[in-house]
Amino acid sequence: AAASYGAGRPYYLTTAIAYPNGAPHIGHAYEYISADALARFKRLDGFDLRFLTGTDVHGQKMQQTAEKEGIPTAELARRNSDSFQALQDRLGSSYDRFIRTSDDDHKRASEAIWQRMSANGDIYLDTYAGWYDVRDEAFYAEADTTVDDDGNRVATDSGHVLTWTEEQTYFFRLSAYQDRLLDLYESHPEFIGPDTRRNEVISFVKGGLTDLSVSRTTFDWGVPVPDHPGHVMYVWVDALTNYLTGVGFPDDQATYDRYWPADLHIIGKDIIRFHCVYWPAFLMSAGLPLPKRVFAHGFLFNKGEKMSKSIGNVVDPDTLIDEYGLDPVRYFFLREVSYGQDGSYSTDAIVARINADLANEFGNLAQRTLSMIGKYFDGAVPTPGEYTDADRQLLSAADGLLSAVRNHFDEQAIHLGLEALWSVLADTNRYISAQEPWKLAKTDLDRTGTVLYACAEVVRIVALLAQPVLPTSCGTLLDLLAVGERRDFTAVADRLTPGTELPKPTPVFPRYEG
Ligand code: ME8
Repeated sequence: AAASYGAGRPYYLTTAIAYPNGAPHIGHAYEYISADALARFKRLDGFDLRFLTGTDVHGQKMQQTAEKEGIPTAELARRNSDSFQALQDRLGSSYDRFIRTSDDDHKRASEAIWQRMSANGDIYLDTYAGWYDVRDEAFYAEADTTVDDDGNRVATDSGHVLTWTEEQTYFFRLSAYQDRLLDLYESHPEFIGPDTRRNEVISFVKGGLTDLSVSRTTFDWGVPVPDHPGHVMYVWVDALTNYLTGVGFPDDQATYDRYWPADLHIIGKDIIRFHCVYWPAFLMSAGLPLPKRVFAHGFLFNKGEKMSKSIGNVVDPDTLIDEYGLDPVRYFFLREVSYGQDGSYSTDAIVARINADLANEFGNLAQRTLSMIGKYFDGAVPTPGEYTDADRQLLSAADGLLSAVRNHFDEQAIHLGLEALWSVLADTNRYISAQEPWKLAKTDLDRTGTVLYACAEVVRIVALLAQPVLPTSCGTLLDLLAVGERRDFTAVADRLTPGTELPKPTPVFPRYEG
């Protein structure tokens, strides 16, 4: 077989690690599905992929939730982390490790990065007095707050009620990194995606950076600051460090050398500042290489409304999967929402995608092609005759898909990758209607064979390339085409072998009838 595109090169991809202070919701599922599709794509394209995900168990919010529920914080963390991991498994996520920031090796990594930042002179003791958003675990400058109708001080952007905190804490000299950060955004424009996010980060940093409070003394649920009893690390310091823990920092040098720096951090748009300002500054301070890219996806809304427990429109991902099936749900979110932008979902939109894109466009094409091969060729791959212009055009469109879809996925434009595949499926449906192989079969069996061969080739190539999004269904389709075990993207360049016996076809993408 031809050499793969990735040629075994390492590629390290991560998701954000969620706060396990409640059950996972569709927003979390969306991040996991999208990151998993990107991971699977790279793996199928021949990269030595490492995919990290997990939970962010520390912070004040976790401690508060546990107090409210009357259970130990560690128990809350364990119970809810289990349900986040169960969701990943239900989604078919191909993660290599599910980290919990309570893991022992994570404590080591957090201590090590702290010590490096401290040795570099960037950590000092002072008094912090300011507003804190417990829900987002974020500090707010007075200028970014307002007073709401009830007289509460709230964060202007999120509306979250803030608490006044005043305590002696360690600070990180973030202000010293302003110029180096601006240089980074300038010299590596690809560091932040999509591009619009980059401009937001640049103007934030140009606005001036103040030093960051990085320890807390009023509670103890966190990673203890080395050599300074009474202080635990600010949750974002240890949370961001999970990306290093996940590749063996600081003890497993070989793994670290192989996979760090990360190729891609997938996060949601609300935590860009932490990943594009704090994180590179921490790493610069610690003398560690910076990740190559941070990509922020948008937020999901239910029929355009923010999901919230009080509105009662929070959809449990399990319920969606029970109703529509896993592959259709994966496909829906990745096709419907332009990756990087906000998106909306509704029952109608999901059903429309399932019936139009999966059942009609892909399912019918596959089913028609395979059943005609069954009927007219005894279920064996027909031998193509001489190609017409129409055949050649179709096959060359299919052959061009690998590099087109790869380019889209490399820019995290997952939706455009799918659009490219479905556009060739639409061409093929037009082709089959124009060629009418069911009529040809009565007069010209050779020509029928050529047409069906071309259609089967399209189905094969699209099935190979859509595996990252539709792993189970495409696996079944490839079985139906008797594609052997090698299903990575080097197989795209193969052709079906005429004469190969195919199994009896079964429909792969049923219509949703409700
Ligand atoms: O932010 N739509 O955890 P988290 C899409 N622990 N994505 C959403 C979403 C929605 N409605 N709601 C949340 C944290 N997300 C930190 C991360 S990383 C070192 C620490 C996304 O549980 C959100 O943007 O609040 C984030 O990427 C992820 O879910 C976890 O959010």
